[in-house]
Amino acid sequence: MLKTAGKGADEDLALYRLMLKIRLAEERIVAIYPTDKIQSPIHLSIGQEAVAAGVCMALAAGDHIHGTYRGHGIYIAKGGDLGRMFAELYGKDAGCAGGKGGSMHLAAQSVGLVGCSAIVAGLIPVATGDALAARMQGSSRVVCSFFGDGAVDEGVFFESVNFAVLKGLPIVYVCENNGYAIHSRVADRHKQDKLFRLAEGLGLRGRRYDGNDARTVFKTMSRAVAAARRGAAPVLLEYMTSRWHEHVGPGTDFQEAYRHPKDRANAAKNDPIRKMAARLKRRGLSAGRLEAVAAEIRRDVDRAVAFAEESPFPPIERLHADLYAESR
Ligand SMILES: Cc1ncc(C[n+]2csc(CCOP(=O)(O)OP(=O)(O)O)c2C)c(N)n1
Repeated sequence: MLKTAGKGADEDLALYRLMLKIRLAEERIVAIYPTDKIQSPIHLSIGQEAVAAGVCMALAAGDHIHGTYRGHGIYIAKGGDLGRMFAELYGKDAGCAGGKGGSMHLAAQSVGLVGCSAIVAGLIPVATGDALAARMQGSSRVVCSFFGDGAVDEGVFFESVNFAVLKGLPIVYVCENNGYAIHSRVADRHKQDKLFRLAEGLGLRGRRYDGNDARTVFKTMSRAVAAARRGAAPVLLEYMTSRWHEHVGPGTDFQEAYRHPKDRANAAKNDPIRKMAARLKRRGLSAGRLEAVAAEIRRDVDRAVAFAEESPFPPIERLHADLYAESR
């Protein structure tokens, strides 16, 4: 427990640790990518760490999450094994999807990450069905569906939400609004730029919050999870955040024409990890202690990468296993 105390301080340190783990793991992916050892396309969540950390920390171990191709952050924050994540990116047999899913299809069912999908909005109906299953099974689990602002452009978002509201399912919809669907700004796609308002006509209650403040995310998600567990109606939490890297790939693209001219400066100003480090220092945590946390995480990342490097590729006999129904 932190000397300066209280549950809040411990929670802040836990949020900091999770966010830094995501950042340092993804920075290592950026460093490795030019070697071509990672053949899978990568969608980085650097800049968006507060959403994954705050949401997942508010969930219980048995709660389920469903994510998108930008899934490293939620995999790590829900407690997925880092070695198996890197092994998946390397296409290795020990990968969390047997080396066949790659970065876009992470899963860690033992810790409640049911899956991630490259199909925009593709898992929103699956998450909704999972919440229906929880109800039918008499389970106390809450389901969380993560998606980007681009997913609300899809009809299946509205169909799913309508069903969840109608049945009062135990699900929290989490929209990570980073302002863009690839190169297309929200303002160019919607007259109503407050996306949580789009499904209000169906009865979905929502709110928009600062998604760069992990404490805000944790607090608001904790309330939503508690309500869902009590049987309250589903909600949509829209977290405003920013993607620092290009849509897909290891580079940054703040200089590109589609970007708002202030994106780069705003990213630096709103860095969720720097903000949390400053808060922890104000609470009395020394710079040395923060550096020790970072050093420990770097060692975890080193171990995870070494595991991926040393692991074998899947054997040729299993080339088609798990891909087609007839091969099972
Ligand atoms: C059904 C479907 N339509 C289109 C695409 C192509 N596509 C890939 S990513 C993307 C943008 C999604 O943006 P958003 O939901 O905001 O998520 P972000 O990439 O910002 O995390 C699109 C349109 C797709 N993968 N699936």
